Amino acid sequence: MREGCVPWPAPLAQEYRARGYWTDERLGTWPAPLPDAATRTAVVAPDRTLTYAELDRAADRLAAGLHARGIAPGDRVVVQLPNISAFVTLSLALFRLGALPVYALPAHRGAEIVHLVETSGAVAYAIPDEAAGFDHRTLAAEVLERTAGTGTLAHVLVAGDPGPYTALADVDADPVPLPAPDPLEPALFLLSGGTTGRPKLIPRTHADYAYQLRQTARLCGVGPDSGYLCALPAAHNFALACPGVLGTLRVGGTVVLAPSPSPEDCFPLLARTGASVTSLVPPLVPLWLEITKSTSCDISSLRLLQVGGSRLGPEAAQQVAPVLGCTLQQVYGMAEGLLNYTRLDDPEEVVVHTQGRPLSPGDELRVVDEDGVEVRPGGTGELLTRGPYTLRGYYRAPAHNRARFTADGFFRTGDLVRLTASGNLAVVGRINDVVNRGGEKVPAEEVEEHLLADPRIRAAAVIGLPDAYMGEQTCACVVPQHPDAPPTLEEVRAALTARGVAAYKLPDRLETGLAELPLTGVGKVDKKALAARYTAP
Ligand code: OOB
Repeated sequence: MREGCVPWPAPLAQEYRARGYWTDERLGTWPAPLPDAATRTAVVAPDRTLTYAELDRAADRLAAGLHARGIAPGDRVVVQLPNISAFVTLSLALFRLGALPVYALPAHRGAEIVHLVETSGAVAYAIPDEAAGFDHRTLAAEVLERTAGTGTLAHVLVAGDPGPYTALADVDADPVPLPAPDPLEPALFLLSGGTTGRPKLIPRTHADYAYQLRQTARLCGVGPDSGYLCALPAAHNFALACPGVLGTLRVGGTVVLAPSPSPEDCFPLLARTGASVTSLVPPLVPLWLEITKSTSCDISSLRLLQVGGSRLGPEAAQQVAPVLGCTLQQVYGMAEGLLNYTRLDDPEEVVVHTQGRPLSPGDELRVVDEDGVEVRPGGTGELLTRGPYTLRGYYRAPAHNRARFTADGFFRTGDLVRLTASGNLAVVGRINDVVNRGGEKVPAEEVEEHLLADPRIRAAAVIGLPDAYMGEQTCACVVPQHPDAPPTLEEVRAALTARGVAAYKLPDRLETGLAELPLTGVGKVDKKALAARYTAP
């Protein structure tokens, strides 16, 4: 496996092959040629609609164009594209070329992108000209300047008006034969929600991700007649591959890219395209339920609503089938691999109250206590897992890997779960230091680092507090340098923004009344005490 990646041990790899989990399938290719490729719709995007024949041609020409510009198999490309057609064409082109997309979220800013470019050694950075009122070309200029020392970043590729950079539309050449990538090598990098420091890179191989696509499409009944409405950012594992964009294309279905997950954007698209499946994070569900009651759009084509990313309350879960007229599926997953699903024919009790069970018979799960001992049946503990599509190590992170994996290769998810009598998982909490803001993961330590760079702040701890809408909100507890003149929430948010921190990581709330941070017996910041102090009784 490529440098910086941790391979599966040979006996397990052989077993995954023997059991048919891993095959020679490469991402970006179709298992069988489509007889009606010239007329079958592959992608409906805000900017254009593509048939399968058009998509194939665009991806092949783009792959050849990238190759001609010196982007080689094995090279990394930071892809920060919103839900537009270039997201799909560029992803397929990179897979076919054997170059590796590093999927950034559209909300990421300088702090995150610089880190991704440096850690991955990316040679190219792909952006839209503008998205959500933000000019990504100015961000590219900042990233180029801040990474000039490392010197790997040679190309900025722009969907739309390129300004001083290269238009993706100009990266075009007659298709050339390209060597097929090794299916057991990484095909892409996803980002971890992060626990310590900056986001970690998760290598996903052709074989493991292709298996995820096959198996999730089967489980969700997604086939050539399905339409997947991609409402969440396509770069997130949930929307990309559960089965999502890639899993739907793989079986010849239609992918509909929505500019946002709001009912205002999504309902007319459902009515127009007849899409049958979509996925949402929990805070969007009450909004969808509400607007459904008054909309004039016909959304009756929707057959399956997948919800995951954070905890879905049973009250909202119960209403999905009667109000939206479709099946609810809870999905508890992670970019690192393991996916759990409620099944389409599960009883209501299971669908409403649990987060499902593993996707694959090859998934191994352990629920353990603080000493690593398995809890009794029905007990609560940390979920550890390994399996045919769960990473064995983060990219170039040996020290972190020693902490996050057991000696026998189980990944410590950091999630507290309970295995119910029905054999399903219920997620009850988390031991990792991440605020889950309605599915968006805010790594506490990363934000603390940025807060401490502010001269007005002497000490800082970031905690999650209960929030009716988001599940959790981010609270920054800071000890001001000058207690008589503490910074305001607006000032702190502005300072973090100036440091290039993505908007979703900015604190929702600021507490400045502490003279010191409370410490535990071993001298760590006592976040439980802070949470108790600032949670309304
Ligand atoms: C998904 O992936 P990530 O990598 O952004 O976040 C993973 C973490 C999990 O470890 C867990 O803490 C939380 O998000 N989570 C849930 C959940 N789904 C994810 N917590 C409670 N209930 C759920 N249903 O978030 C993700 C990836 C693929 C599919 C779905 C979600």
